[in-house]
Amino acid sequence: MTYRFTTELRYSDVTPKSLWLNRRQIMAGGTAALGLLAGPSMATTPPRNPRYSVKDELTDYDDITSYNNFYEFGTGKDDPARHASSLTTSPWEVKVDGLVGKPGVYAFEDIIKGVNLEERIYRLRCVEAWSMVVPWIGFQLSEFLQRVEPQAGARYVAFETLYRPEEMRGQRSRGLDWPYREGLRLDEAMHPLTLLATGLYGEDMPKQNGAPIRLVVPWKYGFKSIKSIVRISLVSDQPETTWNMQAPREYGFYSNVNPNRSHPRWSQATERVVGGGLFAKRIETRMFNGYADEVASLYSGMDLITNY
Ligand SMILES: Nc1nc2c(c(=O)[nH]1)N[C@H]1C(S)=C(S)[C@@H](COP(=O)(O)O)O[C@H]1N2
Ligand SMILES: [Mo]
Repeated sequence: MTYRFTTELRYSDVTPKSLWLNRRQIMAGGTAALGLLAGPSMATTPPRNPRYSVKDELTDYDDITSYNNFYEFGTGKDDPARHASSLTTSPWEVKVDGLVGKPGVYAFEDIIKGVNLEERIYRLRCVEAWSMVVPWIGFQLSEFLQRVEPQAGARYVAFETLYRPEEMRGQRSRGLDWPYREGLRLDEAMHPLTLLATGLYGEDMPKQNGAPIRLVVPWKYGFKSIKSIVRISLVSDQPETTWNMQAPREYGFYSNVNPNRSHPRWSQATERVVGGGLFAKRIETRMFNGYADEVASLYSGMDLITNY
């Protein structure tokens, strides 16, 4: 499936896909990577929303899709790109339950019908102190939450990834306590920056990046942005989250990007920008990953060192 939702054509809509390929891919010409991107180039990219897009240089498509964390496919950074092709992403359903007026099982096609699909360029900062800049395609989670009608008493949103060990080899061994789970406070979930993403670089979401639908919360460490979502629950109490259950001293519920609070095993003051080969650089990590103007008010009065 490709996107055909945009109403007006812009320059970027008609830019050949080949311009997105970096030098390495072009030099590797005719490889599988190139084949993946080939095909009809009639599809148009939803319009970019500059209000929520950073100006930073984009990370190359091949870095975004080959250096991943997706433990369902293994713990190595290259495991998701090697093994995620085994995942069936169509048909896809998301179960919505808990404190909502419209619980039910929503088909992926139904979820994205009529939403404000747009492109947004966000920084992604991993807790392991590397970062990327990704042109996501998606829509605000708030749009979907409003549609399912949160009830009074709903204070948190809980998310789950699918459990399907036949297709997700990492789930055949213990590893994490499956399914992968994440959660947000309802006001964080309703914040305009919080996206349900269905693609990147103008393409449907690659499987290793969380096809067909994943969360993106750019002011929090990457692990909060749960992939391949099959369940969204509105709940009254703070939900359990995978990394917090795994190592509570290392990963808190909030996990806001914070250069002032070191991870117990390493500093969070700087980060390595993924890609660039020889020119890889380290930059200073910014409070809330650079989104302080938009999100700091969500946490006024909270101690963000103890509430990590
Ligand atoms: N279901 C699931 N979602 C997940 C993960 C995972 O292992 N399983 N890893 C998280 C981590 S640690 C990061 S840094 C981001 C990485 O997203 P990316 O691979 O698209 O860059 O996905 C997050 N979402
Ligand atoms: Mo991460």
